[in-house]
Amino acid sequence: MKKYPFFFLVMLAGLWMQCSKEGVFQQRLILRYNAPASVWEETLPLGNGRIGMMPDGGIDTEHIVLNDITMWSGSEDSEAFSPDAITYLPEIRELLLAGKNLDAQKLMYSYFRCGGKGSSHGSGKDAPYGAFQTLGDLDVNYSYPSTGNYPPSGGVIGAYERTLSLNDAVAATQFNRDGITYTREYFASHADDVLVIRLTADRKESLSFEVKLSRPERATVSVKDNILYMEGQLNDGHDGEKGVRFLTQLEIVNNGGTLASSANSLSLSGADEAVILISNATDMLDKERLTTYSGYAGELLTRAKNTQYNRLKNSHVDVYREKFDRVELNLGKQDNITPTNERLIRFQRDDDPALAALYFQYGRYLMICGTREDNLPLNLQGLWANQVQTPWNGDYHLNINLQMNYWPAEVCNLSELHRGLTDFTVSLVPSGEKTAQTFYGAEGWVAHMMTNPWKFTAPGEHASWGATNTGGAWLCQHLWEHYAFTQDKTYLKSIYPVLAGAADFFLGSMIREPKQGWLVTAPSSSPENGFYLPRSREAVYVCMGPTMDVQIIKELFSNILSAAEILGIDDVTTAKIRETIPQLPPMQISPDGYLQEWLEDYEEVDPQHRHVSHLYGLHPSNQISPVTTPDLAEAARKTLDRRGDAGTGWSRAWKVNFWARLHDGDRAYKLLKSLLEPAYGSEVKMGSGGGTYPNLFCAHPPFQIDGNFGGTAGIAEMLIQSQDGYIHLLPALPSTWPDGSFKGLCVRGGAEADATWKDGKATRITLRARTGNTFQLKVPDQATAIKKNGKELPVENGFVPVGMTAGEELELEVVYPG
Ligand code: FUC
Repeated sequence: MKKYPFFFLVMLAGLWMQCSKEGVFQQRLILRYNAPASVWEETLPLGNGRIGMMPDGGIDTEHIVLNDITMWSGSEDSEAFSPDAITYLPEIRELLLAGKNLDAQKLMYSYFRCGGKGSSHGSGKDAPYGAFQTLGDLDVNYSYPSTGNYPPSGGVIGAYERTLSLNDAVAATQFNRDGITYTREYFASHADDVLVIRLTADRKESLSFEVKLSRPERATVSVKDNILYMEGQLNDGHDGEKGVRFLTQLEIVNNGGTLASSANSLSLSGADEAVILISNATDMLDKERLTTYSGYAGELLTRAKNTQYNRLKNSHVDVYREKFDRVELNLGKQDNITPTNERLIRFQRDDDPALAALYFQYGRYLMICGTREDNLPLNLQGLWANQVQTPWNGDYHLNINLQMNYWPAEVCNLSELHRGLTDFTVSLVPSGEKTAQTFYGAEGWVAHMMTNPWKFTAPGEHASWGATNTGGAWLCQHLWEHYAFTQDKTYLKSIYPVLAGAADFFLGSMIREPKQGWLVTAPSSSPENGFYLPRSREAVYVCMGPTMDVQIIKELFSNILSAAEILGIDDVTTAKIRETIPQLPPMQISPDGYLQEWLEDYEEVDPQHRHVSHLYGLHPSNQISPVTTPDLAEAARKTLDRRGDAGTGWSRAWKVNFWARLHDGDRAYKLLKSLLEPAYGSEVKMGSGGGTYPNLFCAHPPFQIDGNFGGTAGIAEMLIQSQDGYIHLLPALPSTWPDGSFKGLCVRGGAEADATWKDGKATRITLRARTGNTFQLKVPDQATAIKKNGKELPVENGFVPVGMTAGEELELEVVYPG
């Protein structure tokens, strides 16, 4: 027998133990490119939930876009609470009750809108509404040692690579120039809250570069004591002094070489190694945190400067990995060699399952790097923007987009990151109460279809899209879901008044429609689709009781009743809710078999509209299911067929989730494939269709991050579901993923699950309870038994009830015939 050294055997045993305990290993997950980025959508996003950067890996000049999630122009806008709108409300309602939606709409367009400019139709950077903006640009000009040849060769470049490792949230650029290998490493520290770039070369004294900071507007740059400063104040939209102030500081820590500065730049020549450190802070959250932004930026920089690079990097990686490694997904071996942009193009032909797994983990990466527990939520661009006027102001759209950003939070084991959204929701209440009073004379709180850090809750400036008033109630679903997954009763108690306040608004403002006597919202709209009234070709958006409103309100009401039972609350609100639920309209199936979007079976202006709002009940809610409501599920199927599989990035992502909830794995996969459609040609020209950019950012187009998160959540929905009170493993596994495993996905009730499957059948399941609970595990189709320690567990109506104590882990084996 061949002899192996003892240490080798010990190492093998250690590996095996880790394997069997942790399930599959986290694979190396790398985005790779073999050229510098030529457009922003090829650059690689780094972030720590507060600050971020996107380097392009240029050879002679490098452009790095910098970001801070609090870089918001604008300020509070008291004008938005239009005092006149309410005087038109009775007439608008009368017209709606009389079926004169067009006339109601005309009044709405003129009067029932926010006062002032609202979001300025998406160009609000200089309006009070404001816009999320880029922090600025870091430009690096490199000079290289002369080769001594004459005439100068200009440099021969070889072995270029640009990578982003999802395992440790570190990007790198490496290339060889005239025989010298240059390496740059970049990360946004999760531990020390600064941006770090380290430059090295494998020959001494080879590093020379100049760095500059700039911003398209509102910034001054200066240098003092070899520190580069960029500071300024954004427009508050009132020509006032209330705009967000920011300060960026940059310093170079060098090993060898000569450091010099000019009035607006720093330069280093002939160094062996250099670390560029960048800190940034704004005063947006100063009041809440009792800090001074300028002091904070300085402190961060000083601390980082006094920490060795390896320690900075290691502590960053440790903090990041604690979150990232909670979940693994193995759908096959990762190809970490082929450039990601080529893999994405090939995916349309080769269905590489490992690319889907990479995309899934990229969504988790973007969440860990884009949002924090104690800061603003992920906006339309997450944390990343390269413009001062971002598309749609880079704000928080509440009729799908902001919510979609957080769909993966719970199931993908990043529950604490949900706080960015749940705390933000709570912070909207005072403004929402004012909006409820001002526009509807109603109690409670309401937010319409868009908001910003200045707590804009009024209707949007155009009622065709701005009238939807269930934005805040939809956010309340997230408040509840956080409880459903964590079972944290103290938290539930703290958010109960927010749920109740949202319900109070509807309880006090719904009206009775005349045909059936149902209680409905009015005026409202079904995001952002219109319809034709009989014998008219004029598009109408304003309506009563669109299906989505009813579904959101029903869910809010039932979550409140569940919360009230858990917390032992029985009050006026719960009594009213019990009385009101039976008076809400039911979901209606049209004569053609699809689910109606409105109370009436109107003809849609756009039957293929990207929003599929009336399927809110299928996903993210659980009011439509192939198991509990097969007729409605069939109507949902018809609705989706009618809507078609095309759409903007996020629309495709939502459809992945819909089909997963309908347990149709192959159709969910088809949509996933279309979400991953390259939004660029072979020459990396940005196309005009939805899909995915070379850096795996989602293309609405333009870049909008919701589709990334919707896609990640959709993959999770294909692998595990728990919305109906039981754990359903592999509910929508596509035939392209016959074998695989996952670890650490979370279920409602408070547990984590791991699963391994072969030939499409789950074979091993591990459950880890976070809270003591009894979990109902659905016996997989075709299975004959579920065994624990070789013993069969009792099955009740197709489910195995598993009672677990907090912290307990259970390994189960699934038995199939033969
Ligand atoms: C909603 C969508 C658009 C876009 C915008 C940010 O209005 O209808 O497609 O996503 O939000």
